[in-house]
Amino acid sequence: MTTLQREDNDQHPVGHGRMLRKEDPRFVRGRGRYCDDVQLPGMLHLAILRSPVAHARIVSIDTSAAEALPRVKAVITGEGLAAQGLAWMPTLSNDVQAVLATDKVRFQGQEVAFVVAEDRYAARDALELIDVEYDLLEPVVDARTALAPDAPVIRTDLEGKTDNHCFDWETGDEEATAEVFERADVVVTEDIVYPRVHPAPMETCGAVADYDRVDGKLTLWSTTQAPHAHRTLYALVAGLPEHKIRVISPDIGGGFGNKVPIYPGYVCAIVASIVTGKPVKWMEDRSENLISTGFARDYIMRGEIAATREGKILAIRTHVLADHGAFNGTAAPVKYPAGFFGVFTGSYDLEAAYCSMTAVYTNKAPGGVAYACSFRITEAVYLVERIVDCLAHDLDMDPVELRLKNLLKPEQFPYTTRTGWVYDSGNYEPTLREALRIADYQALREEQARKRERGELMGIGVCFFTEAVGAGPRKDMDILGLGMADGCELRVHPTGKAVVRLSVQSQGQGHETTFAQIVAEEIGIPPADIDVVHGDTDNTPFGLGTYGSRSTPVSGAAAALVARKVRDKARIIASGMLEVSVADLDWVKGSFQVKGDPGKAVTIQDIALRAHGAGDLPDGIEGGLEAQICYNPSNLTYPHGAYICVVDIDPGTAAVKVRRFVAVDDCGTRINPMIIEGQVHGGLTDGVGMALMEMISFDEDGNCLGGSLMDYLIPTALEVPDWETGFTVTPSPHHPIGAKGVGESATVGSPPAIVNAVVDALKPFGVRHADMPLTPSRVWETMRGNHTPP
Ligand code: MCN
Ligand code: CUM
Repeated sequence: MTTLQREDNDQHPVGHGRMLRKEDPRFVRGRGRYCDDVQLPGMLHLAILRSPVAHARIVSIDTSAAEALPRVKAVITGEGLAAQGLAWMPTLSNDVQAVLATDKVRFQGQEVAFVVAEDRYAARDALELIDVEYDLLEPVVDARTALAPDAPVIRTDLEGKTDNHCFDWETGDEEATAEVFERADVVVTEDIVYPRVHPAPMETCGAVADYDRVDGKLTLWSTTQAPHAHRTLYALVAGLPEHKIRVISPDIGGGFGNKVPIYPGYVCAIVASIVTGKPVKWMEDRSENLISTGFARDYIMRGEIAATREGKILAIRTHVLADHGAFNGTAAPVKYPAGFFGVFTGSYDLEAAYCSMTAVYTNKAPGGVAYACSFRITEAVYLVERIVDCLAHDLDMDPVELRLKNLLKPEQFPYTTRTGWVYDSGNYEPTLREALRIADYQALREEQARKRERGELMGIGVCFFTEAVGAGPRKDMDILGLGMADGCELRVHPTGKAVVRLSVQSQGQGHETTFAQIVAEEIGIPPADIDVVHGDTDNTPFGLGTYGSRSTPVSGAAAALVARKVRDKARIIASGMLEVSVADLDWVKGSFQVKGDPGKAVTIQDIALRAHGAGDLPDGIEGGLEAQICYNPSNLTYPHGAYICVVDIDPGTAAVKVRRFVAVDDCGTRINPMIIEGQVHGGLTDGVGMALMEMISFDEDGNCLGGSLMDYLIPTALEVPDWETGFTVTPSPHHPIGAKGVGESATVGSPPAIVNAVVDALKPFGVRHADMPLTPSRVWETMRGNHTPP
């Protein structure tokens, strides 16, 4: 099943292959056009007043001094919005969130009022003049105490709410799992925390709203990963007719899940433009982004694994306490309140599995966005890959040997997991073997043994992961009723150049290149001659957007199929041009040839001209060469990978150095190997951040301690090694070109590999588990037996 592809360093003329990114000339010359680059005549600027405290009743707000400031055009509070029915908006998971606080503030950084002024500085200055009187309430900061009987109730806005319970969820078979645990030789239990982290894209969130009072049309440039879905939601919330809303997502400086939700700032900008009749720009600063926009993870997990003495894994069980912050802003298909956490059984053949989850509200920023992971898969993979290592520790078994013993076998695919997910294809062992080969695992273990004798702390960590990416199908997956399918449209112009219009939107993934390559492969027009249009609802077909690495699995399939549809029409036109039946034509990348007479042929460019030309077309064929489809995937795609990390820990400072990292990924058919490498490098870097540095923490008053990049540490080139990558290819059986997603694989797979390596290095201290972020102080305490969970 697995075949190794030839790596090709040349520019690929047509179709899949290593090719430089078409968008880069624009970016490296500083000619990208981001939201903040949008300048419109008469444009006003919006700034948001945020709550300085985590939990308080609003007694009064006095805006008079701010309104009196020269250059200020409007000051709006929650009460003002409430009069228009706009003080609250739905979240992506059927909760509601305050656009501006009316009754209470529920997290530090929450939106309280906004100012619109002639320039950014006046708007900011006016914020200082708004006088808010708060009546402080006790905050709920620790999810572990959120359900205590005396805990203050955060969501008093919800009718009849008497506690901070958000939702319960379970999956798998509780009874069958309990039965397996009872008869197992070995049971290992470990408390595992995935701390709150933030996607922290380089560009913060923002928008420019331009409401035209004459034709009633709203144009909204915004930092969104899902322009079509946002447009529909604005139509539903604000009551504007959908055809009068145009959402443009211009160049985006990184999304990583942070730009999936609708934030209050977008709504405020729209309201401000409607109220003032002028275009209004709102751009967050770094702190606003870090303290108020969608965080990720925040799962407190108990992992349990049952196995035989010989290391056959029998069952996994887990209970999760999920911290959802003040409003449930989770971005996931509505049927999946815990996202795709259900894949926590990982890449292993088990007899039973069960998960129960309790989600709570706390006085923290809302979120539950998936930061570079398909809806909570990061948490699931971390849980299983950590608990499997704990089992290896207790069995005194090599973690690679334990995994090899339990990995699913190729003949088991398609494989239905104990929690009901259908893995489309997989051939796991060769992927792990390839990683072992690149790392020279045996030699690393020998080196480690020598170093241990000398008291040096070297660790080797392994992770094997399976992801589920490419949401739909639409019958199972929707966001607020919108099915997760993607449209795509392809037009070939008379001279044989083409334009393909996508419903997904790139935030840096290189879609302008790879989607041109997909179409080129199918229709033979060089990628340079294919323009990719995306991120503008007026000019692209409807679809659910870019997240959960769904662009290639869903829109990529749509692009291949729409190109095949155009090719089918081209074949009929060619048969007319060559005066043979369609059955007598061979498709040879870029042209139709008469079978047995390759000299008689027409190119796709010849056909395009004929399709638009004056000559006759075969009976029943309309002029033009274009097609449109809406693709509904039959299943998710399940990429997999094997990662090996080598760390050295300084016994004097407890600083962790990632010395080597080997990542072997299998994302099925590879469209552009260079872009895949870039995606993997980025994700691995994210993983180093989460494993060693990043955490959004709070003090006991609910003050966010990660509000700047001085406190919230993100990795740089200094913290990361030279990545060593490899690949295997196991195509997806249901995807038209066999491709699976890859955009988040490395973020998902790398944290467990790094933590497993650190724990392995600390084995001489009797350590079996340590929680992220493994900062020097946390490692130091762990070495001394004082590990405390975050
Ligand atoms: N690709 C390929 N062959 C494959 C799979 C993918 O060549 N078999 C290419 C694709 O054509 C695309 C890129 O790799 O150019 C990523 O594809 P895919 O896995 O489909 O993911 P998406 O395009 O849907 O991107 C989303 C994903 C997500 S959800 C996050 S989060 C993330 C990520 O991409 N955010 C990113 N990578 C990012 N990279 C950048 N630069 N910026 C972000 O915000
Ligand atoms: Cu999962 S973060 Mo991405 O899905 O945008």
